[in-house]
Amino acid sequence: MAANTAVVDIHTHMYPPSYVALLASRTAIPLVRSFPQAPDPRLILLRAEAEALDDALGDPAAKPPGRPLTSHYTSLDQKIRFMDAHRIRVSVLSLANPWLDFLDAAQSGAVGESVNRDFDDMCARHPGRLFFFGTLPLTAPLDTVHESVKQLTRLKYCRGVILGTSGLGKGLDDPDLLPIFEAVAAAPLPVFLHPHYGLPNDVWGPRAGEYGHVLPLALGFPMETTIAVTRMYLAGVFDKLRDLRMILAHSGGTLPFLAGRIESCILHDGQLVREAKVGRGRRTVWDVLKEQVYLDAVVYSEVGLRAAIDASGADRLMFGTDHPFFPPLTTDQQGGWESVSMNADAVAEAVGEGSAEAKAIMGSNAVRILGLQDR
Ligand code: 5CU
Repeated sequence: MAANTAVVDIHTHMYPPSYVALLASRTAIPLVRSFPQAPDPRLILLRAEAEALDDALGDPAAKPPGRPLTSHYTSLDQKIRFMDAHRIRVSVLSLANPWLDFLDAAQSGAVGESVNRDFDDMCARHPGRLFFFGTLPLTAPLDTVHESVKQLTRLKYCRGVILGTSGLGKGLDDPDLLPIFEAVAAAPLPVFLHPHYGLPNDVWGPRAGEYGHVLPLALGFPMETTIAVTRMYLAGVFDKLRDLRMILAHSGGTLPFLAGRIESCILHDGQLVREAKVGRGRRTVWDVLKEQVYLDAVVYSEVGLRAAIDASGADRLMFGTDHPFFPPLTTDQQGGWESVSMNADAVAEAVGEGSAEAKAIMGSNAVRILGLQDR
C-alpha cells in the first residue's frame, strides 16, 4: 500500500481492557458474553443484534450473536502489528462505539477520565506513531463534561474528540449542547463524528435476520451520520460556531451525495422561506462541507470517494481503516485486510496512485489538520 507515502490512519478503534471488563459485567447491549457455541467471547453492540442475543441465550445451538472479540479489539501490540502489516506509519486511535453513551450520570465522568488516560498512556508507549481522539462523558452533568474537555487539552497525544449522534439525549441540534461544542471548538479539538444507533430495526423488515449485519452497517450507519449533520446544519450550529470542525466518519455518510437534495428541499420549503431562513448570504450545505467539515476516506469505492472529494476537497480527506471492524473471514488476520486495501485502492483510483492528492489523502492532510508533528 502506498509505498512512498507516510500513511496515517485516522479511523481506527480500540477497547482498552478496563472498558471490556465493563462490557463483560453487563446484561443488556452493549455487552461482552461467552457462548458455548463460539470459541471467542462475543462483542454485542448494535440494537439490530439484540434479537440474536435473546435467541442465543435461549438456545445453545443458535447462531452466536455479534462479532468475535479478538485481540485486534483490545491489544496495543496487535494494533502495532496491524499497522506494520499495512505500512501505516501513524494511527489516531479512538474508543469504538458506543463510547460512554450507556453509562449513568454518576459513572460516566470517572470512566471517561480513566479511558482517556488509558489512551494517552498507550500513545506514550509508541511516541510519534500513536495519537488519539478522546471521549466525552455526555451522560454526566455539564460541569463534568466541561472538566473532561479540559482534561483532554492537557493530554499530550489527544487530537480531538470522538462523538456519537445522541448528544445529551436529544441529538446534535440540541441547544443545550452548544456550550460543549463551543468548548471543544475553543480547545481547539476537532469532533470525529461516528455513528452507532443506525435506523430503527423495523426499517430492515421481517427478513432482516437473513441478511447478517449488512443493512444496519452499510445503510443505517451512514444515514445516521447524514441525518445528525443535517440537523446540526438546519439548527444553525455551524453558523453559530464558525470555529467548530467536524470530521465525518465514512466520508460523511451520504452527505456529499445528498447535499444538493438537502439544498433544494431548503429552497422549496414554505415554512423556512416564510421564517426568512433562506435569505441572501445564507451559508449552504456546500459551504459548510468546504469550510467546517473534514471527511475520512472510509467509503470503499472510487465513486464514493470522488463524491467526497468533489464536496469537500482533496485537501480535507483523510485515510482510515475502521480496524478492528471488518476483519478478513477466510484468510489469516495477521496478513493484509481487504477492508483496508479497498479504501487505499479507492484513493489510488480516484486521484491517481502516487499523485500529490493521493499522498495528501493517505497521510499529509492528517498531519497538517491534526497537528501530528507538534508537541
Ligand atoms: O461491525 C460493526 O458493528 C461496526 C461497529 O460497531 N463500529 C464500527 O466502527 N464499525 C463497524
